[in-house]
Amino acid sequence: MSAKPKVLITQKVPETVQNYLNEHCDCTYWDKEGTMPRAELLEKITDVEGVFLSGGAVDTDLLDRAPNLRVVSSSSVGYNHFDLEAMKARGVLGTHTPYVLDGTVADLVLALMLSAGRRIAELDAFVKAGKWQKGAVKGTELFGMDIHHATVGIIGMGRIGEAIAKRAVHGFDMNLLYYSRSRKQDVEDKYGARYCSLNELLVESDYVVIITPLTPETEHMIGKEQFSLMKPTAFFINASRGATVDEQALIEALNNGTIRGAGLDVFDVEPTPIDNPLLKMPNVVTLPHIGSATDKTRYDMAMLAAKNLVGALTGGEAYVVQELQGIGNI
Ligand code: 8YV
Repeated sequence: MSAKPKVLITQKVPETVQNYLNEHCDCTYWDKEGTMPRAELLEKITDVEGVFLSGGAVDTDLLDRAPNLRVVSSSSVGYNHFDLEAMKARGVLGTHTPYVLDGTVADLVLALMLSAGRRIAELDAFVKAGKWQKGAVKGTELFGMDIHHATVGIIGMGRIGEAIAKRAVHGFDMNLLYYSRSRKQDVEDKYGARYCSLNELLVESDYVVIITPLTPETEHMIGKEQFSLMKPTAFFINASRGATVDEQALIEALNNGTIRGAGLDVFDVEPTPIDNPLLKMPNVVTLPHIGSATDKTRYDMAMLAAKNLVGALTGGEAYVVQELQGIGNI
């Protein structure tokens, strides 16, 4: 029997996932909270064939230290942390975890829309600060904006985009516009979605949701010019990657009243620094990148990432990222 492949697991995984990995691989685990620090990763990666991670740059620096590396399995659907060219040049496969998180991320997007539109976080703080007193609220100052029957514009109509569309239309009777790399006839048929240009979407939407992967084409696709097209009553929701948006332009748009508010799960720098002006704005709901963070979904992602790792190392099945399909041994 040939020896099991040596792999490095850079974050805590559930026991059943560990058992599965141990059956197929010779594993070194990070068993502390958080993820293995970069310096330790660079040290430990030198003799492994596979690595399990969920972020942190997979770049030439890392790849150059890992001559035996064949597979990088990321417990995430996004893989903008992969240097695809460098991986391709070395024949290193990269895998990710599509499908299992769509509903969970879509739920969070609706929560961000509701929180921003109905000012949930802001007014929760208001009540808890003892400001809800007789005579203190005089008129319209606590009013928010409906999401039902409003227009939502989704930028990026992949699997998660479609799960958002379903909730928005079936749950909240929203009108749906979308802008995407390609037209999705089934989404148009199922949800009455209208495909339009990015500019039209920005002009017409009450809620602009960006949920596109971060690629060289989508980096900073929303900036000053795009915010200037939005309605002053509109909300901007980002659950993709911070860098799809020019964060400085977003700060200015919010400061100038170009748009009404925002709901953000992702930032340029994560964790976002405490002095980020966005954190001081009551009309901005901020979350620490928890789009997929429920017990079940994170379990499913970890198990799928484990199966991808084993599958890709043994010539079995794995969700190899599109750009690296057909290289290596799969
Ligand atoms: C991950 C995400 O949780 O899947 C993605 O692409 O952004 C999140 O679901 C994140 O990468 C950390 O694991």
